[in-house]
Amino acid sequence: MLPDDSPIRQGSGQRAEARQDPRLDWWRDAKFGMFIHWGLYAIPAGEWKGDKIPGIGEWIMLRARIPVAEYEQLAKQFNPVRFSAAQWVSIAKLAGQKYLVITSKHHDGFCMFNSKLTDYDIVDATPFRRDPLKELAAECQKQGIRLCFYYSQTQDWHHPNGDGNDWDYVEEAKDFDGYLENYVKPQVRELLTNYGPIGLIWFDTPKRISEEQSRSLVDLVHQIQPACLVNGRVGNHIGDYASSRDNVIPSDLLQIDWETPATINHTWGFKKDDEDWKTPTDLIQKLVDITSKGGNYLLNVGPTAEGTIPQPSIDRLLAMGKWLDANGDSVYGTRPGPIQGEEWCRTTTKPGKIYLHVFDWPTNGQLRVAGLNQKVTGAYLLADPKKSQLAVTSSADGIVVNGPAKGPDAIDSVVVLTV
Ligand code: FHN
Repeated sequence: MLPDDSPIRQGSGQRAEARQDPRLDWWRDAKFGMFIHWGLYAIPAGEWKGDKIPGIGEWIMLRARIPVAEYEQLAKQFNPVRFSAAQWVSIAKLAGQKYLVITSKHHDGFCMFNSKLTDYDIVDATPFRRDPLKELAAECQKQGIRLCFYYSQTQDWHHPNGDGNDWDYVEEAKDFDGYLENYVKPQVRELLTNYGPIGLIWFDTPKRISEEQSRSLVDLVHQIQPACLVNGRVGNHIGDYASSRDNVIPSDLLQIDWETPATINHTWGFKKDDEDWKTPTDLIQKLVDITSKGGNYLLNVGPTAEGTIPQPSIDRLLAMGKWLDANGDSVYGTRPGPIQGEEWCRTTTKPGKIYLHVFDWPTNGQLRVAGLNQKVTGAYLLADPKKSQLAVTSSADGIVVNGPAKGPDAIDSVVVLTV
């Protein structure tokens, strides 16, 4: 059992054997992914029959207790003609994101892919008639990004036997096992058969799923695509890696493989009045903070019903990409550094190098680094193309790197220590 205040939600942990599994290596190195929550909920965008519905946008069906028969009608209006897979993948690429996880089916049950199991999908039920996941698969291949799918395995408010809808159906009368065997598993099979190699399947809100059921899902994924990873929210602590609670960054280093799923504003699915955007500084420092503790940052965008990623999200992602262009060596492929728990800095490492990420540059330019047990042979600023050496002196409790009086990067100046 995990303690109640654990950054990892109950049941969303990592299988012990997966800790050393080389299948995770691409993901361990990737550090930064794009999450995309896109579905019918982008049409009401937080408002139903003139009322603003509180909470996250993709939960509108449950929060407003919208009957299936009414919610289904949204499909007839869904025509995201401005959707461009090439553009979305380019944005991820420019942001420095290495994988993309898109909702194939969220809790509302609407399938954003062409499924033979139902007509309640984007190809059969909307005027759009295109399969965006097919288009994204082709574009991801072209641009070198790993495509991954979110799939809500337990909650399905549209399916009579899925979990969560108690306003149309009687919860106690549901055949959850039948839903899992005859609907979820065949759909997971479709996702892993029709779209080429898939990096990972991102399950969510395990809730009532039993250990046996979680295990059978993991086995199914691994059987169809052995390299495909499964996140911890498949339930019962048997994922290939753990997912933290939403927007939660653990305060300490965790000895597992983990990821923080997070939003740029508050909602996941598009909500027209959610304009509370995190700043680029905050987002970049969060990415570095997570990386320094051994995690990955899965950062969400919620495209509109027209098929566009909101401009404030694009602006922030591009700012992150710009910082990563100069400083990516200190993030991608790194592991947690030796100094943890300091306010002013974070550390990441690669063989022979420690990256000192300075969030708070001291006014005298002297960076006092205590607690290193490796000999430092040199220091330079990562963003300095000339790699001009900074003087390093020893002090009573460690070393002092003598940097410029003003930190070169107000967000995070990265000093490379060679060891
Ligand atoms: O209920 C979902 C929510 O809508 C969203 O998909 C997030 C993303 O991590 N997961 C669930 C809540 O934790």
